[in-house]
Amino acid sequence: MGLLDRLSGLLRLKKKEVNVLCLGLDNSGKTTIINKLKPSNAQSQDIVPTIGFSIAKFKSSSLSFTVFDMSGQGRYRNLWEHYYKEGQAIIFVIDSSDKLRMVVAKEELDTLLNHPDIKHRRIPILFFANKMDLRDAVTSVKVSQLLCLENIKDKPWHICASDAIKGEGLQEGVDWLQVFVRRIHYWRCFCALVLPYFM
Ligand code: G3D
Ligand code: MG
Repeated sequence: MGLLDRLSGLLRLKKKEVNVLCLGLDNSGKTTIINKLKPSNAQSQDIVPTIGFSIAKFKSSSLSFTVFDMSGQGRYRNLWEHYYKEGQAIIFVIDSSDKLRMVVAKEELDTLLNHPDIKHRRIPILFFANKMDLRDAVTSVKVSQLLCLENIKDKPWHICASDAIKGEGLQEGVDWLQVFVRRIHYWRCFCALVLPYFM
């Protein structure tokens, strides 16, 4: 396959689906966020607790996302790691009003970041500091501090304050995610295609 053929493969990302893992503790708002990102005619009226996981699809302006909405209930959290290899991006949702369980959210995040299938990958992570509408909610800056996000040096990450019920903050997050998914894809293609010509 020539260089031009290979370069044309780059453009295929336009049509390609991107697998996203949606993680976070139960009740943080994962399913509500994913539901809100779907086209309005595909949105459910009732959000029920997720058993195991469910798969949803939504589109941004240039990518098609397949989201694995993983249950955050304790007994299902060990399921997450079976899907890490499939994921090309992660959405991690935090209930900003649940200060008591912020420590547990941090533990789950640390476990995720140290997993062999995630640790050495430059996978983009979008954090939603959700439930910002609630009186007890702390700011996204505070959530970022409580989760020690500044320690994540080897992966692009971004945190957005969100209110999943109204849909506020979600588009900003998805816009960021698609930019970084594409950027990482192009960089990998560049390394795979161009670097061998210099070796
Ligand atoms: P999960 O998938 O992470 O387990 P869900 O969480 O999406 O099932 O949401 C859990 C509860 O939080 C739901 O309420 C949902 O309506 C609520 N919720 C989700 N996002 C927000 C938000 O931004 N603000 C507020 N105020 N509530 C939110 P119920 O009552 O159905 O349990
Ligand atoms: Mg759910």
